[in-house]
Amino acid sequence: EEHESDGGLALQESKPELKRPPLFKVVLINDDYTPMEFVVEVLETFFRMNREQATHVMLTVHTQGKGVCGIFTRDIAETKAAQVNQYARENEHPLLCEIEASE
Ligand code: TYC
Repeated sequence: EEHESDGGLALQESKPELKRPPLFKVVLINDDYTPMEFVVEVLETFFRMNREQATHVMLTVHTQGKGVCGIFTRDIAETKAAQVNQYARENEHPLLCEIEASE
C-alpha cells in the first residue's frame, strides 16, 4: 500500500505491462552437414522437447532455413545459444544457433 500525494510520478511507477522484460528468440540455422539426429538431440537436451516436438522443429529448420527453439529473456537466450554452439563445435558439426529480438 502506498501513501503518496503525487500519483506515483516522483517514483516513476510503471504498470506491470511496462515491466515485461524484452524477449529473445533462440533460432537454429539450417546447414547441409549437421545430422538430423544431432539436431533432434540438441532440441531434446537444451530445450526440453520430446522427440515429436524436436523432430518437428528440426524439419522446420531443414525446410525453411531456420526455426525457433524457444523464447527467453536475454540472459537465458544468450546462454542457451552459447551452450548449443559449444556442444555443436565439440562434436565437430557446423550447426549454428543465434538469438534475435522478439517484439
Ligand atoms: N539440413 C541438415 C541435413 O540435411 C539437417 C539440419 C537441420 C541441419 C536443422 C541444421 O539447424 C539444422 N542433415
